[in-house]
Amino acid sequence: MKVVHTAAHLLHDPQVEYESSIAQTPFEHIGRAEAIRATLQADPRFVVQQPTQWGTAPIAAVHNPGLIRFLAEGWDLYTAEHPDVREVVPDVFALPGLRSKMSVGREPTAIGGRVGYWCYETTTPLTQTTYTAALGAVDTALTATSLVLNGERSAYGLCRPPGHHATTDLYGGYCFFNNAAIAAHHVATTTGTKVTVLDVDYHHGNGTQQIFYDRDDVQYVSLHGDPARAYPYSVGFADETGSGRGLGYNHNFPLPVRADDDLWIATLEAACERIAAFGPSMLIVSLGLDTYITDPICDLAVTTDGMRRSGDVVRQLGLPTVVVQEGGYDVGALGANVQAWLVGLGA
Ligand code: OKP
Ligand code: ZN
Repeated sequence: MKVVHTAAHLLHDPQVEYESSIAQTPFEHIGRAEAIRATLQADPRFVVQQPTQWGTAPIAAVHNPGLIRFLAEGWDLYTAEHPDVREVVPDVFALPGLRSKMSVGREPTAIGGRVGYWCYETTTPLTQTTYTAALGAVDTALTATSLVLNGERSAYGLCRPPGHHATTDLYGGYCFFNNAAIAAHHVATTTGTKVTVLDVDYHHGNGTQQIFYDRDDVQYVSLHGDPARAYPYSVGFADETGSGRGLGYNHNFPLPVRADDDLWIATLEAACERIAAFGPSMLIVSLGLDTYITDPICDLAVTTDGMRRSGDVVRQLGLPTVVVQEGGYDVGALGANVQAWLVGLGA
């Protein structure tokens, strides 16, 4: 199986995240992608290549151009006012409740206000070179996608930073641009065919769901920790089924604490029935390995063999498949878990 990877991810290397009211070393760090690359490079079933550059047009097809502009210039403008800052994090969030009944949302001119206009939480720091790394992750997803469009049965994009929490207008949840959604939109619009995004990360992909919620050409199917207890909290409930033309094309499968291999696989099989009924030309998998039994920030109980079985269930759909890396924070097991999943898929 072809693997797309770029060293550009090393350019996103924040030293601090504000999580659970504590400043701590980030869980989402460069060692994650390096561990995956080392495991796959040591396995002759995988061949690693670099992405080509796609520019910002495919990003602007999915995201607000203002978000792209902010990520491109925000660090420079912020640190011009605050020279000692190394990583930019919002301190005021432009929540709709601040202006409800009174005003529409307007991007502030002050850089301190702009951060909280485009970012919705505190664990996604913007560093001097984050924008370049985020572009590299999009290039990685799109290059893996083009390999499959050109005839590969499957390909894996080792994207970092991840993407599925980034909405049309907002970044957060370690995500800047929504790599999987950009890839899915690219396929749907350039081929005129239906595409499914299957999201198996522990966390609900609120960004991907939001981007496609009112569309009937891209189906979103997600298994995840129940948002009643799990990040991103706001969406991911089973009664969110799409709106307008998109009604019936969004499927959420929230799971209880400690869900094990058998419950996970049974739920994945139910999800795959929805995919088969939709009949897409291509599948984009948002692959998170944070469902793993010893993941430090999640609470499901899937094993490495469960990862292999997951890939095998998806293989049985018989669809051209692009796998895009999302989360997974037990770094000691991360390479083996990605490898098992992709071997199950047929690497
Ligand atoms: C990214 B991915 C909860 C803070 C949550 C962000 C988690 C993002 C997960 N105390 N921080 O889906 O693996
Ligand atoms: Zn996750």
